[in-house]
Amino acid sequence: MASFQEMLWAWPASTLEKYAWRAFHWSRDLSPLPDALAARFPRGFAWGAATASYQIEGSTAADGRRPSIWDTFSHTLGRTRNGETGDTACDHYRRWSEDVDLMADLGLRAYRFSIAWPRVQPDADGRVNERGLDFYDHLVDALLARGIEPFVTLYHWDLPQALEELGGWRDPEIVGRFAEYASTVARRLGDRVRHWLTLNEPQVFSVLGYAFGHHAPGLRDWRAALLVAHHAHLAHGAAAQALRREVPGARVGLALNLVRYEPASQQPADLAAADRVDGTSNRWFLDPVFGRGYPADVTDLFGDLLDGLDLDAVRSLSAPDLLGINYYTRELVRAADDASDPARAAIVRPAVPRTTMGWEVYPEGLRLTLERVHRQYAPASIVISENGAAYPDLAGADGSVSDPERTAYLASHIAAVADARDGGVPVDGYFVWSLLDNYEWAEGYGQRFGLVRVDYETQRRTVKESGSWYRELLAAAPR
Ligand code: IFM
Repeated sequence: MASFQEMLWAWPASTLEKYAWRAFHWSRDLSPLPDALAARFPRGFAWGAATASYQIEGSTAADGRRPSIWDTFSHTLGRTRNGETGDTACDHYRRWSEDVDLMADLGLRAYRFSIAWPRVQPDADGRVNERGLDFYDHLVDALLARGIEPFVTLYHWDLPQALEELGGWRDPEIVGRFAEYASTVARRLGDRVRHWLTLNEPQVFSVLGYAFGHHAPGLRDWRAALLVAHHAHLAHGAAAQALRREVPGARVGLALNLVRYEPASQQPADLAAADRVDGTSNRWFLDPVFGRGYPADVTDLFGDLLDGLDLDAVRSLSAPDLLGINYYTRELVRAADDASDPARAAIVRPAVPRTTMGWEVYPEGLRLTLERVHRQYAPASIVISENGAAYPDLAGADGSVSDPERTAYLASHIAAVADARDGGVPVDGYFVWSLLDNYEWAEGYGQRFGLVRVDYETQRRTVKESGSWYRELLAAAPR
């Protein structure tokens, strides 16, 4: 008779992996098992993963695409880690079909991707490049054929360089141009795409791009950042109208990055500083999007940086049908007398578990953020449009990656979503950032967020352990 050990080794690898995984959980009590977690969500929940055009596509000169501000920025000396660019990235523009197979293999029910504006309207004259649209047309067909629901983001930071040269987001004309671009994409894809996000993270592209200079186009000018944010709000409103006109029944919204800001102490000065940062980073974007105009306390903080702006114009915006929330972390805030920061605050960084981005792992912050948004803004529907973590991901010789930290991160954050849902928050979808390791902007290829490892030398894809865990969760999720 075979020994227990021999029987163990004779089991199919998948069974072994499954039990090893369970033993790992029982011993470390890290998170609920995938099937127990999946059972907390309803049928029809949009389980997915997200990506963005410049971060994965490569082929930056193919089929009529022309440069975006990120091509220019990443090719400028000293702007990105090791001078890395998105020229090749994950080569997804050529490997998209294989990548859709990968999504199907993971069991994704939804996929969030962005359209590269410079593929669709490469030049300042607004001429439509049909070959650029063909790419997304084929992608949408392939997704639907696999039962994967497309969620389209129109702008994930790759502004055509030609428009930047006319003033880009600082020029009020961008509002009409963005609406025209939205109509163009909607006319091509709107017969099949129902879920639309206009902008990804206007706070990040305005502040990091125009006030801090860390992102394209690399300016350091708070007034420019506020002008950009203002035009972004108006562009969102105009594009939302265009999408609703072109696509009957469309669900339209945008993705906001929301950080949970908490005071570093209970001192009144720190409490006030945390509220100020929440105001300049979160409320400055939430309030207008829900048609409330800009928050008066934050308008006071920005003061004459806002001179000449028609702030009331954002009052015409109507609430999104779906709000995308990109959540990653919490930040602890203390008061600081730094004249260059309108919020006069500093971030405190205690030694707590962090990802390689330096971001605290704080799943509770996701539940609190969801409850707060539900209580204060009551969106009809919320999707977690991004959530995930970068870790070192040392690969074995065969490319395999054991990444229990990422699995624990995802499991604990998905549990936080389930808790919020139990409390009545209408969350209808969850997208891991990201499907693939990819180009992390100024951080180049140094930060890996994927469920799937990408070997950038060979472009080989290998599902990480966290990806297998997510597949198990999705297989158990009610259909
Ligand atoms: O990679 C980015 C993404 O493009 C926008 N949200 C945050 C992610 C991680 O930094």
